[in-house]
Amino acid sequence: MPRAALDVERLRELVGRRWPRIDVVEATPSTNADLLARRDAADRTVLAAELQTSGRGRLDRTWTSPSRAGLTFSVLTRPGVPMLQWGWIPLLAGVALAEGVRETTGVDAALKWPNDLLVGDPMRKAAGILVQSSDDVAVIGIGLNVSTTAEELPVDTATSLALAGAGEVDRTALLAAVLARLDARLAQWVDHNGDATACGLADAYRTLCATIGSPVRITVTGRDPVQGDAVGVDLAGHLVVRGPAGEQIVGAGDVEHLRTL
Ligand code: BT5
Repeated sequence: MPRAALDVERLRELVGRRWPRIDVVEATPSTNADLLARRDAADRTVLAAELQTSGRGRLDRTWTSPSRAGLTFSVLTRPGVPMLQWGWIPLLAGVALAEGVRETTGVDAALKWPNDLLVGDPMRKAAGILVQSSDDVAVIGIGLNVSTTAEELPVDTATSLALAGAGEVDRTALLAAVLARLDARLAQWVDHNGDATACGLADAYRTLCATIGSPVRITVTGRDPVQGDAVGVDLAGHLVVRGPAGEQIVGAGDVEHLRTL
């Protein structure tokens, strides 16, 4: 079955004036790289690509997805809150993505700390988020597998909304829903000057985060792995892990859930 293209006119109508500039291109190396190179673009500029030829993950890893099989897009924002709070942006994006996916597809989406989207049984990764910042600009990049088949997935830890039972998904409506959730979450967070507790973001994150309550092993570049039970996130959005050596706070790293979810 040929895959339908994103309908940019309908997308613009669905999201309205809150998003001043939305473009969809057929192919580009990386939507994050494109928006980072356009740092003077308006706040909330959106760029989606049907295909990325050089999609990026964290730590120089890659994101690969066949043309039109998923959503690969980036949002440029100038949040205007103290930099100290910017660590919440990837978590905020994860919450908005999970909310948009649940609302549009009914799929029970959860988050793996900090912000991988997990779906299915057993839960696997259907989306990843890469936030890159430069001066007062943050670029939020989201890659989400929608109709991707098992054969098309690049790694066996991956899945797609279709494989998790979403049925046929209207990608234009899904992208509009994620942008609407992102808009609402960003607005609340900015209104509270980046205070994730006061604006309800921290509670929403804890509710969606499947890592909290799980035994985990976390690989942190340049350090010994951290192992224990993930018991929560702190005021900065860092993961709190209780292990034999007491509580440790982890600000970045790759989490492995040691129990099948
Ligand atoms: C991420 O990194 O998961 C962040 C991915 C962000 C992609 C978006 S797409 C729009 C924007 N423009 C970009 O250039 N990037 C952003 P990380 O946690 O490091 O995970 C990367 C790892 O996920 C890879 O090493 C693979 O193992 C795996 N992976 C790659 N493609 C995948 C896919 N389609 N589905 C699931 N896993 C994938």
